[in-house]
Amino acid sequence: MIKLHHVQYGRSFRVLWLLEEIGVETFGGLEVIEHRIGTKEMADSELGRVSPAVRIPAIEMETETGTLAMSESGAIVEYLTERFAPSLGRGVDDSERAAYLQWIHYAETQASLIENLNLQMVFLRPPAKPSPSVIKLQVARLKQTLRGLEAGLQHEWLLESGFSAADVMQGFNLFAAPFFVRMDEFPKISAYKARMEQRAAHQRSVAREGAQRFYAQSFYPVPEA
Ligand SMILES: N[C@@H](CCC(=O)N[C@@H](CS)C(=O)NCC(=O)O)C(=O)O
Repeated sequence: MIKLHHVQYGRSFRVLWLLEEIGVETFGGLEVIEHRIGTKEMADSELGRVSPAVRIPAIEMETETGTLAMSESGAIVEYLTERFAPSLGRGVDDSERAAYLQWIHYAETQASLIENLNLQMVFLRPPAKPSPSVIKLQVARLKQTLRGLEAGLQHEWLLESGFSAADVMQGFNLFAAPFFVRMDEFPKISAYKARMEQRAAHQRSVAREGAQRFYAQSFYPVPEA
């Protein structure tokens, strides 16, 4: 059985979705350990044993050589793909290898901007105040990453040869970005997201997540200075 340390619709959604794409039965089942960011429970939990930065996602599983513990969503996605679903990856000799790695890691550039916006707009509680100028800057930077993705979407999926783990890495980002950026400017991304949502494995991972409980508003505009 594989264990996944998880926060609802956080970066661990990438791993949850990938596990559904691979088939959780491959691992003898899946145990999801739910955390809530910013809580003492999370800080004191066994997460620190498997994730040096005490961040999600983290996985634990038994292998032939002992217990494997990993954190870093991109590393987990690459590792699980290589070991259990090579058709979702692009190996070292594949002509799409460079593009595959590029998009896997692009997802983190985008996610770090989203994380900063989550921090400012959702986590801060009075008397702490979000900084309108920092938010404005971060939204502009997030938009630039979305423009890059929009321009990169030349096919049904990111790679011409078809669906891959690089698409799975965008899953959390495209769920969260619309809370901060109006997506009308990005018709290709919107159609791409709709294609993701049609996948049976994506639907199973969303069903495990349940209704989102993190954002209290459907959109967070840049606050007035
Ligand atoms: N680069 C890491 C980032 C992990 C990360 O920052 N995860 C966030 C949730 S999406 C987290 O656990 N934050 C905990 C905190 O802010 O205390 C990855 O891709 O896994």
